[in-house]
Amino acid sequence: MATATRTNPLWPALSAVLALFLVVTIAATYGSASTDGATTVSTAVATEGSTVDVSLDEFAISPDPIVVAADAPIVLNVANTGSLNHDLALTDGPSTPDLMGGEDAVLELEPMPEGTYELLCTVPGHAASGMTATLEVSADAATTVATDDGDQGDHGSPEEMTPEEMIEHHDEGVANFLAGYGGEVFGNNELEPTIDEDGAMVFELTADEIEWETKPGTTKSGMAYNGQIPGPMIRAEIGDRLKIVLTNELEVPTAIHTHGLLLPNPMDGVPSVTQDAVRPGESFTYDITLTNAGSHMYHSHFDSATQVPSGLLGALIVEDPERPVEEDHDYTMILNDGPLGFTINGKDFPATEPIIAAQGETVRFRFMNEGLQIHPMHLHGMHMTVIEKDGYPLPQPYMLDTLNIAPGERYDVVVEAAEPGAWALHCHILNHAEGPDGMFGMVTALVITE
Ligand SMILES: [Cu+2]
Repeated sequence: MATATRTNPLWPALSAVLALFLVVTIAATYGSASTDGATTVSTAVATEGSTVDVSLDEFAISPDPIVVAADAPIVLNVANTGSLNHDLALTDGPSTPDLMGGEDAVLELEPMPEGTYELLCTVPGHAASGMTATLEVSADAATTVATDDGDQGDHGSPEEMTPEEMIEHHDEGVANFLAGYGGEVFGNNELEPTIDEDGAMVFELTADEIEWETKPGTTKSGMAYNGQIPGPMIRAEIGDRLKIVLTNELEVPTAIHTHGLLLPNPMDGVPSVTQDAVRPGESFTYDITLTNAGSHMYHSHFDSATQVPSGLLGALIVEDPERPVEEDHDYTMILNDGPLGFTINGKDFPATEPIIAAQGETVRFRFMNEGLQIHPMHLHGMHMTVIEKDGYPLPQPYMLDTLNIAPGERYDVVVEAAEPGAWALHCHILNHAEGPDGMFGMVTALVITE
C-alpha cells in the first residue's frame, strides 16, 4: 500500500487570508426542484395496500429491503434525492420515468403473491454500482403506511434547519476546509520507477479493493491502484520507455488503458480487443515507448463504468523537453463522480486540497475528467488561459473563467495569481458542489498569498 502523508507548512500563515473565504458563497439551488414535476400521491390506495417512501441516491435505493403486504396494492413514493438521473423499476416489470435530481414519482404495482422480488435503477451502470433493493412481499406485513425517516441524503433539507443553523453548517464546512481537514492520506502521489536492465522505467501498479476515506468520518468502498485514489501519478518524458506492471488483486478481471498515448495496438489495454482481461491474481506488463507529450490518464478498461468511478484511475504526465513547464506550480486535478461521490482527486469538500500560490506566481492546472458526467469548473475572480487540450498545444490559447470538461477530456490551463485571497474553484453544476447544509463535493479554492 503506497500512501502518503502531506502537511501544509503554510497553514498557520494563511489563516488571515483564508478568513476571507468565509464570505464566499455559491448560490444554492438544491431543493428548489423538489416540487416541479412531482406527481401527486394517490391517498385512496393507502388504506388497502402498502405505501412506502423510497429514495434514490448515488448509488443506493433505500430502504432496503422494502417490505410490503402480499395480495394488496403497492404504492412506492419514489424521490430522487441524488444528483444524477435515476429511475426505479421492478425487474422485468413497471418502472418510474427517468427522474432528475430532486424529482419524484409514484410507482404503483399490482398486488403480488408472497415472495422476494428485485427493484433496481435501470440507468446503465447504476445497478452494478449498488442501486438494487429487495422487495419483500410478505403475508405478515401490515397494510399500513411505512416510511423511512425522510432523510434527504447527506445534505439535510431546508425545512429541517433554521436560517442560523444553515449558516452554521456552511461556516463549519469552510472552516474545516481551511483547517486542512483532508486527513493524512491523499492519492495522486508521484510514483518512483525502478530502472530495468534494458533502461525501461518500471512502474508497479497493484489493483485492489479498498476502503477509501473521502473525508474524515466518511469511508466508502472503492477500487484503487497502490491503495490510493487517484492512483499514483506516473511522470516521464517523450522518448522514455515505460513498463507498467499491473497486478490484479481484485476479485474481478481488469486491465489498464493508457488514455491519450500513441502506442502499439497490443499495449492499448482493451480486453477482448487487444489483450485478454487480467484475471484475479494475474499480472500484465504494458511496454510503451512514449512518443506524445501531454496530460494523459491511465484507467481500467474492463467493466469501466464500475471500475473507473470506483477509483481505478490515475494521471500519466508526459513531458516534452522542448516545451518545459514554465509555471511556478503544476497541479493535477482529477474529477470523478460515482460511488465515491463528487470528488476532486478522490476527496469530497471540505476534505479537498486547496491550491496555494503567492501573488504574482503562475499555476498550471491539468484538469482531467474520469467521471461519468461533465463538470464545468469555474474559477472565481480571475481568468484561466487554456493552452493544451488532450495533450495537444492550442494554436491559439483562449481565456475563460468556466471550463466545461467532459468525461475523458484533459485541459491544461494557466492562471496568473493576481489578487490575494481564497478564490473558490468549483464545479458549476451546483448540486455537485452545494446543498442546504453547505458546500460539498467538487469544491476547492485557489489561495493566493501576499
Ligand atoms: Cu460537476
